[in-house]
Amino acid sequence: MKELKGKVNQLRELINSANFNYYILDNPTISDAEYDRLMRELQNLENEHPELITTDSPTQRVGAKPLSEFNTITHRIPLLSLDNAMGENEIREFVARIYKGLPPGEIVQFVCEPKIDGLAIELAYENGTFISGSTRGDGVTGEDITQNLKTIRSIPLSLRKGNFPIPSLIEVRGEVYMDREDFKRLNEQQLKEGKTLFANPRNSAAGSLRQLDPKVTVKRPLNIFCYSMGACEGISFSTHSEFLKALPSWGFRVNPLIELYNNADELVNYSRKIESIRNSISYDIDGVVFKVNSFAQQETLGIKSRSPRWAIAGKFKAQQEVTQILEIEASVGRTGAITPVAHLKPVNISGVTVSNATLHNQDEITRKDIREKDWVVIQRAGDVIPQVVKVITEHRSGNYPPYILPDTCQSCGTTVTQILGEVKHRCPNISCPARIKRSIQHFVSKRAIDIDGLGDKLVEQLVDEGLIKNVADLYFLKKDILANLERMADKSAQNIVDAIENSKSTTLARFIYALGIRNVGEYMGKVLEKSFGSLEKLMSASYEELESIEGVGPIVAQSIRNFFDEKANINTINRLIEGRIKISEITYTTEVKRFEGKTFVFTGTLSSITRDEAKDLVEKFGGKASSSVSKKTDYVVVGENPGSKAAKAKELGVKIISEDELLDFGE
Ligand code: I6G
Repeated sequence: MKELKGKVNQLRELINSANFNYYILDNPTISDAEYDRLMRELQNLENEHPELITTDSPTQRVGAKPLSEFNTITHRIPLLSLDNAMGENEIREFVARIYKGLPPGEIVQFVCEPKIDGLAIELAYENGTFISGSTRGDGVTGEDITQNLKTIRSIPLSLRKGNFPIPSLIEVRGEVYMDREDFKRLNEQQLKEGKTLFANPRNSAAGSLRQLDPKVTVKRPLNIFCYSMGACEGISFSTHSEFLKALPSWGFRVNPLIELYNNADELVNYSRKIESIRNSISYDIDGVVFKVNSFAQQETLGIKSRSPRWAIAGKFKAQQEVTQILEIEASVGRTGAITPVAHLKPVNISGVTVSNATLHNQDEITRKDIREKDWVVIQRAGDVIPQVVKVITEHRSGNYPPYILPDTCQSCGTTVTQILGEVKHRCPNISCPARIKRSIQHFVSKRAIDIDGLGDKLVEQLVDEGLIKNVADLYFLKKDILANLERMADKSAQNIVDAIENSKSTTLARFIYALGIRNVGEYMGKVLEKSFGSLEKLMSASYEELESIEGVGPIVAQSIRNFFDEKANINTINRLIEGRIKISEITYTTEVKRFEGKTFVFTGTLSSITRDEAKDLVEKFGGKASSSVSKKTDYVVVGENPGSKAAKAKELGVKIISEDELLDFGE
């Protein structure tokens, strides 16, 4: 029995340490397969010997049964709220107030950090073991969401024995959030399953934490940054930054962008810097938080009603604005899916002009009761397509009825269909001009076949004039025909013919992506390229062969098979080959994989290749391109006018290389 206990403890330590390396150090040490193997081994031992199960075992992250409702938890120390500083002057006024509130001559340091747009929570640990977790609620009592928080792997179930002693009690506060990319993927999945879409990452994080069944929460890609202390017994700190150092040592995630500064100018600069990288970090933030570092000074300054005098939130300009819907268009995509799009009175949202917003589908429109000519709140978040947050019904005037999608396709007049269980309406006509236009626009787009200069308008014109009916027709276009088009100069026609000629040599991954097979995106193009190496092999692969590939599920396998079983598609591919499109076949050799396992981040403008081409190069040789710099990054490639990523790389000791050095590597 003693031996068994030892084995169970050893497995738990290995799993906890793998989690720590992955989430806290950003430096994975074992593969997913090895992690799963350890978890299975532990699970089997615990199944055979349930007396060995402890509440902080990694197997217990989703052990609990669904609840019928959440209990409430009274916070030992209320969670205060923060006052806002709107603009730089108010940040300066905050600093002045701090100095005024302290004895003359005191030096003040400020901890500066991004303000995550997520959900504030509190985690309580007794003698190192996680005992409860709650929402902020009204600041005094919150909801007991312990079992949902347990499912988040970056939350430790027991504190790590690191450089700091384990306190008898510690409450750690932080923000649970969802990365924008994960949010997009979750919404795509919701759409596929006919479920309600989330408006933004914050709502989807909140919705995920408020599930009564932790089996739902565990599937949601939630993460956490910890930033503050509640009750604490058995250890003391003299500064906030010292506490922030203890957090990762115990196993908590702390934002790597936190910095210490000394005066108002530096705080303003920090705020500007974080605002400038706002859209390039992977999660939503809505401002910065400044806190007096010394706990003794915090005590002197005290709190007023519900907020501390020693901290403030510097709010960024809203990424939301109010504008009017001019009309709603039922836009037909290349697969026939109909997406209602709101054409808006153009509005500037944080420096970007927004003229369209997606309304997703009829259910969304009905739920939000969106009508033509309505005044609406529009939200933009990073690269997510702008969305309508809500209608301002008080501004509604005129007599516009609730919007209902037309029952015939606006392009070809075919009756639209809705497959049982799907939220999307579809135009079933494969010869629908709108579907043809969208599929050609997709085929020529930058990350697909990449025909420079062949923009959306020109594709529409070519289809409308009957000059092309499918993508293969592009390769038989003559310069004279193009030059005869309205508003087309001789030189432009020649440029397009040259660009079409240049596009004839492409990779298999790009070609697969360009075909526009349902459920096959860019990433899947690369997976299929790697697995099959040639177009013929892919085209003749059976459903079973396709499904046996890692990352290809039954839906994707069926989509691929359906696509290649369609005679019209085979004819188009044959004509593309007749038009001399040349697809390079891939055989991966050890030589080709010289970037295997290496992560690259780009900053600044590259001169001889585009950012996308550089990313392709890295991926082609087995590397990974990432958007943010961490200790895990192997190289930061620096172009002209590099941003803050170069400074971050220097700070973390990550190797910085020039564009030329990257290209030399790739040769
Ligand atoms: O609402 C908050 C978000 C972030 C906070 C906060 C914070 O620190 C990064 N810190 C405090 C002290 C409070 N609210 C009250």
